[in-house]
Amino acid sequence: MKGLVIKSTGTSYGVHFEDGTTAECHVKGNFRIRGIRSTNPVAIGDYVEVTTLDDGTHWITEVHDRKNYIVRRSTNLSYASHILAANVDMAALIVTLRHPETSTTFIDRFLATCEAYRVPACLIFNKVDLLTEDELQELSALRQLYESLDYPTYAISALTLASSPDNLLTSSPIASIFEGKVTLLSGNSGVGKSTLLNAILGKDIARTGAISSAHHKGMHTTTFSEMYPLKHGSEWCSVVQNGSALNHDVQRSWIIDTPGIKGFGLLDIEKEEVGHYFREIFEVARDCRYSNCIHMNEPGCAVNQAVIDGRIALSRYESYLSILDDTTEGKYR
Ligand SMILES: Nc1nc2c(ncn2[C@@H]2O[C@H](COP(=O)(O)OP(=O)(O)OP(=O)(O)O)[C@@H](O)[C@H]2O)c(=O)[nH]1
Ligand SMILES: [Mg+2]
Ligand SMILES: [Zn+2]
Repeated sequence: MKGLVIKSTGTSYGVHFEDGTTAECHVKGNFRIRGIRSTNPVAIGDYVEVTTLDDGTHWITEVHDRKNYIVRRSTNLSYASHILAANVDMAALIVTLRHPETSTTFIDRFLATCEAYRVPACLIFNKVDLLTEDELQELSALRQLYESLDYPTYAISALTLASSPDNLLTSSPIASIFEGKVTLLSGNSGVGKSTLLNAILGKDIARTGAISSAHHKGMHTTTFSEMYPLKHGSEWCSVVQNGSALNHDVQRSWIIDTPGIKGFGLLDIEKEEVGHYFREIFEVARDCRYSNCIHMNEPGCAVNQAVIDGRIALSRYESYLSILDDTTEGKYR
């Protein structure tokens, strides 16, 4: 039977079937998908075939072709990658300027990863309620930077939205960006991914956790990825209806809540390729004297000149260099 993987615990998978049932499914230890080296052969968002054995256990026997997938390098195994999700229409990075602080390097590595996997990306700046006047200025400058690169940005307070008495789905423009899409929510621990999800669902479904007062860092509250349906038929629904039938092809508004992560690294890419994943660098690089220029300090480098002229933001160039540095060290190969 064909199903959609909506939960992944690392050892088993929650699979949703079109008749409305959900089952915990397993994967044989030697199950691999050709051509992909990853720690998890099956990912959230995958369409799979499931067989039920006589003993009542369910086994995933096949993964249907993926439209796309998004990967990050495994933290402990430098050779392996971890598939965050498959078949996603949008990847939204939740960013906080403070409590915790998201670095621009982290943002840019995320965006470069999305470029590499051709997944449309957007940035949702959260916790704006905590920002001072100066920090609001900083926020606005950052939004301008990313908007100028054609990445949509939003500024919200998930906490305020969650406590608003109105139904968020009809009252807030932020909810409409999720309509008709499978969206992956990503970001550092503690930025408010689960809080935003709950606000949109209008219900406390995902667990949230306070950030540590000593380090202003999240405590890794969400430990498994899980995909939540937002729409039932053509109606927005605020409750995940257990056991209700959700036609996978019609039912296309889903949000994937993921555990917080520390970093993104690009895998298996050549030095010359890194610049392709920074939109403005790619654009300007056409004017470099050498076609294999990696924009370090080659003569006639148009990118270096653009950084000097302020046409390319220094923060972006520094992020570019940090990824280049990884590839030079061969860290992620
Ligand atoms: N002031 C303020 N606090 C927020 C906001 N959004 C979330 N928080 C708080 O930030 C803390 C972390 O929120 P979570 O939703 O658990 O964060 P997360 O991104 O899911 O974290 P992990 O699951 O660890 O990756 C909680 O105490 C939330 O109440 C906001 O907009 N403003
Ligand atoms: Mg969470
Ligand atoms: Zn160059």
